[in-house]
Amino acid sequence: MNVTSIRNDFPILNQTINGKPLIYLDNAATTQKPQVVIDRISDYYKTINSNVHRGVHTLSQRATEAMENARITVQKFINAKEHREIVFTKGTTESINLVAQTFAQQFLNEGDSILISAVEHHANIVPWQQLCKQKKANLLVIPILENGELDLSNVDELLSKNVTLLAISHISNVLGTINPIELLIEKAHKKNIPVLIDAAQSVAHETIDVQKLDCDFLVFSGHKMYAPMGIGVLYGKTDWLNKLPPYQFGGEMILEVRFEETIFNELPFKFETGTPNVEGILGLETAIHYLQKIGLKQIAEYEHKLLTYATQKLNELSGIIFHGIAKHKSAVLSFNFQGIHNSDIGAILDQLGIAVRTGHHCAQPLMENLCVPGTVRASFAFYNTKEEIDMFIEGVKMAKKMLTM
Ligand code: 7TS
Repeated sequence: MNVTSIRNDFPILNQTINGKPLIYLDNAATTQKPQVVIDRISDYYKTINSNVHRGVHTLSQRATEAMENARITVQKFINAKEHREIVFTKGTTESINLVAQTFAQQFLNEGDSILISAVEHHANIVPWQQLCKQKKANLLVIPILENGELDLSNVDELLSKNVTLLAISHISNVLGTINPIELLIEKAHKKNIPVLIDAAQSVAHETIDVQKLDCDFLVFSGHKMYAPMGIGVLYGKTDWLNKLPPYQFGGEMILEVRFEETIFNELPFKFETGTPNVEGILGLETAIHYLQKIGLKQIAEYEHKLLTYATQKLNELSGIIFHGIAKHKSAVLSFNFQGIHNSDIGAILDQLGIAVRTGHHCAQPLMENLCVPGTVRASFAFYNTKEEIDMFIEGVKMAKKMLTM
């Protein structure tokens, strides 16, 4: 991988922050966008901007064709069987809410359970929690071990408690743990329990094959995979999507409307109400092509090298407390120092031009579990370098010194 040339693809990286070259290590929150993605959006508005699925005029047809080609690109990217299994949403959060409001509204009854894990982002907790309250159902949680891996010792027992759906993240946004989703899907399916995978943190780092995984639903956001904000995907097996009622009502999702009655549209349009985010969809397609050109395998290998190097270097600092030391990890590092507040470290790093995330990372139950108010989190992408990690380590050292004086 030629990282120098890759960095030139990302115009935002070439700037100074607080007088220092920007070192962007907040990729788990959102990734930066390559010029090709920015150009795709701009080209769309310069050449074919038009509303889709409704015009006989040429521009509308071109925009519709571009959008539907992008759907096929997404389908191939995650190896879905059919293009109608790809529903465009605003992002992971909306995709999970869509399933919560349709699947679970339909199938979750009083006394049933939804099973999640202790490492979930709020987006994969709150929709289920609220639904369980409404339905008098139970929210069950797979606990974690001290190293940040899931504790699977009682998972069979949990799956036996009238579970309607298992909703679990592929990779933890805080700990970087890669969860054993293949095993969990297999276990759940043995009991005829469908599974939703939150792939927000994995889709840009691991190859996803939904047919091989055999998951029932899979959700992700464009902005965490070098595509624009405001676009995301819900993958669902056709059989499931056909069984679900619409999520929202209005234009696009209908075939025929009379004042008395409406006939809903076919998949996937039944779930895509109103004018879609065409620029986002096209940006997502270009981001996928960009990732494929570099190669997801190469990306995973390179990011793993960065993770190993950064872990080693940070480990040399006295008093470091790592959160998440699972055997299978993606390039996310969460840590603390005894007696130092995470946000103080973040603020000093920012003065040095280094962007990391601090706080609870939208995973407050996990913070409670770890007995910390928050962590410092550095998350790497393939445009980051060893030299940047050296500067980051120097920055952490400096912050630690300043804050313990
Ligand atoms: N699930 C996981 C595992 C996530 O990491 C995130 C966002 C979401 C769901 C929600 O995604 P959205 O695109 O709908 O907002 N995670 C983070 C983060 O770690 N820092 O900022 C956002």
